[in-house]
Amino acid sequence: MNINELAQLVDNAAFNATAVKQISEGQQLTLDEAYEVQKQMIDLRLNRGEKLIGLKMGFTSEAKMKQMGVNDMIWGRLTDEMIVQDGGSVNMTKYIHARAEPEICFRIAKDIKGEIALEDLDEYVDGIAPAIEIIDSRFENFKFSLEDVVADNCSSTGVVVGKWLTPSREISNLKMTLSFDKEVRAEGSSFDILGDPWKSLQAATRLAHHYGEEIKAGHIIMAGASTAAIFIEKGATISAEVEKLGSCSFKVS
Ligand code: OOG
Ligand code: MG
Repeated sequence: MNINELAQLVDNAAFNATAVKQISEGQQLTLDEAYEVQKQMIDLRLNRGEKLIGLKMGFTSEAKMKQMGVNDMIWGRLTDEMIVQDGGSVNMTKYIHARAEPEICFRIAKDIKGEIALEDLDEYVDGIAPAIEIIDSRFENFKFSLEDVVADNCSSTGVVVGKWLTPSREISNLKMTLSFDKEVRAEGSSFDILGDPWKSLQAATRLAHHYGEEIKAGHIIMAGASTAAIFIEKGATISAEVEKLGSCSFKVS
């Protein structure tokens, strides 16, 4: 299949909540080709009226790389269709085999042009919040190669963002938990995200620049999960709590 056909394949799989075979079982993509599939897949969504709202980083923690058997950072695109209101609910039938993971989210204050140095990031950020990412691989059994998952927009499916706080640089050692009905199912530290979530934002500026994507004022950047992701369950209220930043949640129906 060519790049455009592959973009349609993953887009259809997401749209219809139906898993497909891993691309890598039938053909080998380079990483650049995989990012091109992702871009064309997002274009299909934008053509349906969705709006780009930011980017997400993936595999920025050891826990995630180990769970999924990959060993490189990845990034994907977020659209407004993926937003789940804090305290809102989602319907399981929208998903194939979705998982949730606790994250930290940055809000961008002004357009970013090029790669920004870690120490210069403050002026580009006007909010920081606890968040949950809902991921739902379009591939059977949630199994993929690095190129597969990149082509599939890094499993991006839903984002829940809590209350925005004034950004602090001191977020590198905060306890993070993911709970189902108040029972803790996963626990980590913001330190697990590259040693400091700000480093994940720095990497996002580098990768976005490398791939010709713009990070704009108002965009949100998800820093990546600090723990392994947990399959969502019908009836559960799923919440993420980040020490000092607070919590956010959603319900599964
Ligand atoms: C890929 C997405 C990884 C993260 O936070 O590390 C990711 C996946 O695990 O399906 O979102
Ligand atoms: Mg994630």
